[in-house]
Amino acid sequence: MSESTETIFNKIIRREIPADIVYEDDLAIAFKDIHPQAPVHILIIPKKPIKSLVQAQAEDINLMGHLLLTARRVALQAGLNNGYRVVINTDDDGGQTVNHIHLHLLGGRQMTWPPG
Ligand code: IU
Repeated sequence: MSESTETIFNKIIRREIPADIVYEDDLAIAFKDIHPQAPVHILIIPKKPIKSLVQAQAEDINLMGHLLLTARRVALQAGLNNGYRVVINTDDDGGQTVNHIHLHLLGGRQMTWPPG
């Protein structure tokens, strides 16, 4: 992972590059993943540029809860009434490729375990 704090997700938040945004409020934004791994694949991100779960602090407790409940809200909005998966890839071993913490909401098919 590079150390840059300026990422493509900041550009999406600022509307400098297009994204299919499905939800937004003061703290968070959700948009469709450009390389979907399931029929529904939406990213939920905070507007605050926290790099990864490792960098989340005690002061972020309400924000992190808000992101989870936003994933729940977006899942309902997407009609995922039979379940879904929420994933936070974290740093190199976690497979994180964008240095702005994000929740993957995946649904619309049967998930398998373990993930790759
Ligand atoms: P990861 O957990 O950091 O690997 O997830 C990053 C995701 O961001 C990945 O699923 C990409 O397809 C997705 N993505 C995107 O939706 N739009 C972009 O412009 C870029 C990545 I760069």
